[in-house]
Amino acid sequence: MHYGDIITDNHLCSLLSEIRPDELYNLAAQSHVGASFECPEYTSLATGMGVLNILEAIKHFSPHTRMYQASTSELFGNAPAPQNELTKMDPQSPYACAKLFGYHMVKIYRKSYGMFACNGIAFNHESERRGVEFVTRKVTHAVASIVAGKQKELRLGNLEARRDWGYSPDYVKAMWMMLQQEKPDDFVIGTGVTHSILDLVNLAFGLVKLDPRKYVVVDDQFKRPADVNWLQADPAKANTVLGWHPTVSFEQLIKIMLEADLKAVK
Ligand code: F7E
Repeated sequence: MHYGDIITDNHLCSLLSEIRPDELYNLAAQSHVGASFECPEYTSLATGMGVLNILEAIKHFSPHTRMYQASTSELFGNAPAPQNELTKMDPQSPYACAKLFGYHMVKIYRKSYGMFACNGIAFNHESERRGVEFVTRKVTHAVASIVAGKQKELRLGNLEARRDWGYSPDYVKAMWMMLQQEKPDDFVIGTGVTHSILDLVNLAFGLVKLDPRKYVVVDDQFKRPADVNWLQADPAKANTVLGWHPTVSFEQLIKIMLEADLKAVK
């Protein structure tokens, strides 16, 4: 285990020259879209400049390293669905804007210096390890807490937004597959299926036979200054070129997450 910070490029350079890894997966970021409106400068540094720091460190100290960059469906913003690698990007938040900087830097370093660097344009991927500040886990954790008598209500923001939610282990496999290809490239990773936050709420409460209308309160505190309305992947390129397919449906995902929370919150 080595400690480091993608904001400080000197330290990254010494780490890269010491380790000289075969593969590097950059999952580091300030990754909460809502929080990026509160701390745009830090988000730009970690989520945007951090990518450039890594690319520079690889270029100078470990040029054989293959790099995966965690790009995101947030790049598409409100571009029409379904979104694929050719869809025009339209970021709606400081987070998405910083990620767009990283996305283009990866393309520029690949083209200019022949680096093996790939963007995985991943749609929302979730699991029982997701933090409770993200909506899927916030909902499953709240449902489990309500069942256990530890919580009385669930306060949420925008219930209309739609997301393409998949299971994180499937996405990690896609990341690895990208770095095993002959040539570096960019891929959209998602299920192709979209659901609203309200669908998520109804499903999670329905699994424990509770009526969400008795518990869910819409609270403006959790609404963002600008939100992304409809994300839905067109993963055809990943399906055909990588042979990647998701193995867990939205319904299975929420069941996995809820069961883990029901066990943990007693
Ligand atoms: O919000 C709405 C919220 O925070 C999803 C990150 O991993 O995926 C994630 O970003 C939707 C939004 O994820 C609440 O307004 C309603 O429309 O779970 P989220 P996200 O913003 O989609 C992408 C691919 C990333 O790259 C990001 O790093 O749910 N929503 N009520 C709420 N969201 C939250 N967090 N909390 C609420 O109470």
